[in-house]
Amino acid sequence: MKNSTISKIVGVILLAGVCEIGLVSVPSTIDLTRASDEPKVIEISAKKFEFTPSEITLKKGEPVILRLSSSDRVHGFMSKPLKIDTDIPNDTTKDVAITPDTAGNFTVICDHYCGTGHGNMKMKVTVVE
Ligand SMILES: [Cu+2]
Repeated sequence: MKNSTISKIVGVILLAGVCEIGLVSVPSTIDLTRASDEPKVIEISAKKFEFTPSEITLKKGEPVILRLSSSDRVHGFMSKPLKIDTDIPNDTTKDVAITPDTAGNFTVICDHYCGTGHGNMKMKVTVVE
């Protein structure tokens, strides 16, 4: 870039003030790409006999990482339509990457027997378009 061009740009920035400086200095392309490349992480914790949060909303086609943990014992985490079938250990977190391909309401259940309330241990997953 020629010096004269640079001083013209600097002049414009100085005249236009803080707002313009903000706009000029944003490396928009790089930041936006990085943001969309990294899937959102949703933390879900399990204990007898519930998942917290008990309800999440995902976007169809948008990859997410479900970071699962348990505070008491091993639990299951299963939903056939969402293609999830895993156990949640109670000594470490477990990451499950999913990209929902169908919109709708789904239920994740604990399919690892964990006690008398086990049958009602569920989480609602809503996938929106
Ligand atoms: Cu269970």
